[in-house]
Amino acid sequence: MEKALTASHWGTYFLSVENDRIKSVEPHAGDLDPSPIGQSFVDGIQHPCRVKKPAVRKSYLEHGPGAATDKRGAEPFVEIEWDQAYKLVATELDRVRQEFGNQSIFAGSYGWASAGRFHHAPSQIHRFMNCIGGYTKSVNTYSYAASEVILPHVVGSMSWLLNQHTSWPVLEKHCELMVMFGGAALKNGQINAGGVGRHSARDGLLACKRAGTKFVNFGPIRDDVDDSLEAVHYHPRPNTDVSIMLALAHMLYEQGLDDKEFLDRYCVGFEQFIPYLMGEIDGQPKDANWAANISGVSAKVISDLAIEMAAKRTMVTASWSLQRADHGEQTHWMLIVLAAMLGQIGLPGGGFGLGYAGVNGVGHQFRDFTWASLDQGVNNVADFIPVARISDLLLKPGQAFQYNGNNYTYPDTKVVYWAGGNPFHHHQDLNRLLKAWQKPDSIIVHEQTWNALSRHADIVLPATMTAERNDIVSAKRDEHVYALKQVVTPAGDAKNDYDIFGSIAEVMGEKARFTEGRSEMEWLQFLHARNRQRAASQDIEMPEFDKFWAQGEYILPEGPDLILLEAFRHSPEAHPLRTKSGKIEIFSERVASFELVSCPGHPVWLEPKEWLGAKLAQKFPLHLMSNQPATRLHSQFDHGQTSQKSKVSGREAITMHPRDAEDRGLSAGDVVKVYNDRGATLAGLIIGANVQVGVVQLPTGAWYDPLQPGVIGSLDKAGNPNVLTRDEGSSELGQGPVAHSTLVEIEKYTGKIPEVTVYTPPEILTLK
Ligand SMILES: Nc1nc2c(c(=O)[nH]1)N[C@H]1C(S)=C(S)[C@@H](COP(=O)(O)OP(=O)(O)OC[C@H]3O[C@@H](n4cnc5c(=O)[nH]c(N)nc54)[C@H](O)[C@@H]3O)O[C@H]1N2
Ligand SMILES: Nc1nc2c(c(=O)[nH]1)N[C@H]1C(S)=C(S)[C@@H](COP(=O)(O)OP(=O)(O)OC[C@H]3O[C@@H](n4cnc5c(=O)[nH]c(N)nc54)[C@H](O)[C@@H]3O)O[C@H]1N2
Ligand SMILES: [Mo]
Repeated sequence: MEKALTASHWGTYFLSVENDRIKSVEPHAGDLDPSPIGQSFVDGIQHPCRVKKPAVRKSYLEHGPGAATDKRGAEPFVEIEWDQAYKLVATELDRVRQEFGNQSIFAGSYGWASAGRFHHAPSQIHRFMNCIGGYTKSVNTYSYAASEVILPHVVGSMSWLLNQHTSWPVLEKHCELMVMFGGAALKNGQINAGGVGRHSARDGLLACKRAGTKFVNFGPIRDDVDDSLEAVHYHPRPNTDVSIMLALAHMLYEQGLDDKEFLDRYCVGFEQFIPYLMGEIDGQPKDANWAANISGVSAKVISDLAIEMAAKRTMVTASWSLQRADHGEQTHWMLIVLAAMLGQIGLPGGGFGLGYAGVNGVGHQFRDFTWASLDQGVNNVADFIPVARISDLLLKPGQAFQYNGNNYTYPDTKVVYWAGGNPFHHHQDLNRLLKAWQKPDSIIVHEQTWNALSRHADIVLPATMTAERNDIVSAKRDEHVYALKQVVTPAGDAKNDYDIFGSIAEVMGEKARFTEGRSEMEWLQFLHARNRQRAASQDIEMPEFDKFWAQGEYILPEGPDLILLEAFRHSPEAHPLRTKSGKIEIFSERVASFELVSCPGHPVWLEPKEWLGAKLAQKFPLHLMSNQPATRLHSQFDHGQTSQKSKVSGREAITMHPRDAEDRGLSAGDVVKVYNDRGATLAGLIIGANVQVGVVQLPTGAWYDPLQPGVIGSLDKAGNPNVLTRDEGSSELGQGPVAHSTLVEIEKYTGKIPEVTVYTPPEILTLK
């Protein structure tokens, strides 16, 4: 039995391989809190649902681009040979760029793909597209789009902030009180984009607990904070956090507990914010009674907490989920204003934090190091979309949209090309996406499995998985770098994205530009040499490639203690922020100058379109939390054992409070229909008091599996929450996704219970 190291977004493991088969998986001994998601490698890599050969939708193969696009998702596929596939793709890309221009190719291709610096599919596709003249791209992430746009106006870019978040050892020593909005869920801390060598979030939180930190959480789901932290839980209505933060701020100001020196020296715009806070404009002070009415959290809880926060070394945190909501821009902005009033920003253990344990890197103590990655080249096309505007792009060619204070136009899209992301996982309102998906002439994807994305494409090119190729895994905010060796033969005729793009580039006469003449191993040596060079500039000696490859891993020396905005606090003159004023902007003149009702010049409470206080809640009285799944990464390895074991009655589990279940006459294990005006899905019921009354939890990631394939509005059989979520921008500023602002109703499903069929391949014909 051969043992081989593998590394993923959820951790590092050893695979046991015998006769070209993966037999078992064990976590790397260096990781003391390994993720069970790794067990899905055992059956997930060599699973029957792998795409084995290039395949083309029947009508498309027969009649070419634009043929019967309303049948996407409903027709059988025909398998073809690789050479024919390369030609088909090259011819279509060439036709579109000649006739319509490169902006008609949408290749934003958002998504997490697999860990691995070289075989990172989005880097590969962007590099390829730049070699053939460019493409319409997407900007920002589904993770925190609203904050990515607002925070540069307020304090600095999201990535800059995340690269210096106060680390666990500092919190352990100094933090007396941690007030959390949306918790610090260890289910999420399993993940780190690009890889994770050592899971540190659980240890970090527990060390704080042992050292005496008190935890308070505002959120709809108790599991967002590990039981061992013995947190005090409050359950506001979802999406009302800003009202509570405002009331805390109101109490601080009223009691004279706001830190005037800090506000004066480090911030601008407090005086423009006060009239709103105190109700001088609208006659409504944003006090604890006001917030209690909106949020359902008692006024006394809020007032007492404000006083406690001012008296202690306090860290206020918000999960990223808070801004994946209607008016998501307001949440992190208001959190920062609250922290500024407490005056502890830049002090050890105080200030604010965004997304602790949301991924392992936030809170992790790491050395600042930029690992080498594949160059993507230069994109000659200026057109872009905010990432979550994909359906709008396809449905509204030529129409205008606003983004961050400017006006832009959606280009006319003829080709959609995806490699390393799954819009049928990540996008909201899948029925609207399905409609939009009928517009382009051609949809080309590289996929590993027959998931909802590949099923809805015209041309599907089978991509390899880790263990089927050689790679280097290293991640931002992690000190490990791993050598990943190919240990099994690729499934069927699957190829590396690099080789697929290389061959298409060859047909288009751009192979040399795309490959620079390097083989897979030569690229790995090239990237490693860059890492060595960068390390040397920090006086760190990394081993030569051959030694690294033989050892399998290398760990950078430990990083220093991190304290968010410490340098700025030390000297705002020497270390000004990159905001307009160089200071924290409680009021932003720039944002105010955009004159947006959906995002004014200082943080405000704005009612979401869908929340428990809306009129619509009479019809759809449950707030849907489609949060991140504990047993997989998004839709990846939903077919694997760790995810499959968590299914209830054959599909994704939805959790509901006992009282809500009783009101509807539901029992545990029932197959229920979850629905609203946008769609319906079937889920298996779990009844649990860890979810508050009026809220249901249906995690993301179950593969969309329509009862009637290709039919807009069809019932989904598998429990994908995105048939229910709303597809609208968080505001005209950020245009971020708003998945966490969704109302639904639930009833027992009384029809014949359909089997989930998405984990077996669709009908595939072979060419005669
Ligand atoms: N309702 C709701 N929706 C959400 C969210 C939510 O909270 N609620 N969260 C959002 C967030 S934060 C995010 S980041 C997105 C995530 O959305 P995505 O990143 O799009 O989701 P993944 O399932 O990780 O998709 C990765 C895809 O890449 C494929 N893949 C993996 N490796 C390779 C490779 O080497 N080559 C190729 N060609 N393909 C590969 C996988 O098979 C998979 O289909 O979802 C968003 N959607
Ligand atoms: N296991 C696993 N971990 C993951 C991922 C995964 O797919 N699987 N995805 C990763 C990615 S891409 C990202 S971006 C991060 C995302 O990290 P987050 O955005 O933090 O993840 P979520 O699980 O969507 O939300 C965390 C919790 O926020 C709470 N919440 C939602 N809305 C509200 C609200 O309005 N108010 C309050 N107070 N609480 C609310 C919910 O109870 C939810 O459980 O997770 C990462 N970690
Ligand atoms: Mo994300």
